[in-house]
Amino acid sequence: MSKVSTPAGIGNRERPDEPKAYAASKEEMLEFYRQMLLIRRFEEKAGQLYGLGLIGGFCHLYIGQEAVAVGLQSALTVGRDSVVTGYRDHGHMLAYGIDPNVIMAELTGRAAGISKGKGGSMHMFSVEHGFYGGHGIVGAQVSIGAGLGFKHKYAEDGGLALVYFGDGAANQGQVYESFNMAELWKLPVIFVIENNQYAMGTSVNRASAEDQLYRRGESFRIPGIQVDGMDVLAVRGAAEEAKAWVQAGKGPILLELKTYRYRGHSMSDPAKYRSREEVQSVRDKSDPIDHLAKLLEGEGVSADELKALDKDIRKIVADSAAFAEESPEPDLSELYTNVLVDTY
Ligand SMILES: Cc1ncc(C[n+]2csc(CCOP(=O)(O)OP(=O)(O)O)c2C)c(N)n1
Ligand SMILES: [Mg+2]
Repeated sequence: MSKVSTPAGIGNRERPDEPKAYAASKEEMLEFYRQMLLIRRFEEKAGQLYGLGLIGGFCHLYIGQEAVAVGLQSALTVGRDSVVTGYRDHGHMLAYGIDPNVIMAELTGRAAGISKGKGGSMHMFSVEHGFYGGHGIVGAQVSIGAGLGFKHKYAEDGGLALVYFGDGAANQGQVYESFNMAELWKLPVIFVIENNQYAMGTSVNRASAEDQLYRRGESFRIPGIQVDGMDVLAVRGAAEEAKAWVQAGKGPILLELKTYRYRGHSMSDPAKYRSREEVQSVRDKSDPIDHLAKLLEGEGVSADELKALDKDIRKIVADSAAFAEESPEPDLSELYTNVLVDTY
């Protein structure tokens, strides 16, 4: 069940409809399944490579949240619409059709990586795809996203900006400056709060006075919708509603996706702030991939077919790790290139 915010201040402002679950064909459902499983297997492999010391710096895994990126980005047009997110960014790149090889090569700091091996996990870009990062400063991507929305409106290119941030980032000041400008100028921006319940070790209820985060746009007259972020069809349904809203020139909209991360905040998280039972219970009851597998079974897809798909995906991921390990590190002569746009 989704909830739509009815801000008192909005008065007679038009409200978005309560989104319906997306009526996907069997083929579309299989594609969502494939994409979610690719993200899961890719992240598992990244976790292993980190353990082996092949990935340096930070590494934030997306396991558990797959339905969010896949449900939302499957509604967008790569190259026309822009996406920007924080540091937990590998899944969003995969969901935008970016080659797993160049993502894994970036994670392992290789020259063939999408940021030439100089960005790592948190700083991946593909301007060609309209993927604008990959940002380590909590909340900073929200202002960048408002800017991307401005660009789409100014250029009249028909695109929109999809701007992801976390429940913790939702308490950052610049988020609200961005909300204000986006609504004032009616920018085509879908603000997306990925509420995975925790900001590092702090639960959303401990840190947020208003923990119904879909209501956070109310004082800016931005309508909000709360969505089950573990159900890819519910997410895609909300994406359709949000897309129609911003494309009709009604300004920005806010989606709160209720989700959960199974792994620690980053690879170096002692995980003392929640119990194993809590994590296990979400995995058992609400896993987005298992949920879709059940729906696919109902469509006549056999367990063997799903297993075969998993095998193909494991190969893609293993190949990406092999590609990364075989690629050279950046040449020393690259140390000062791509640091500034120009020479000063
Ligand atoms: C401005 C700023 N403050 C603090 C940090 C340290 N920090 C990194 S991630 C994080 C938690 C953010 O949590 P949330 O927004 O819920 O995103 P999630 O990690 O759950 O995806 C914090 C406090 C930072 N990177 N930038
Ligand atoms: Mg969070």
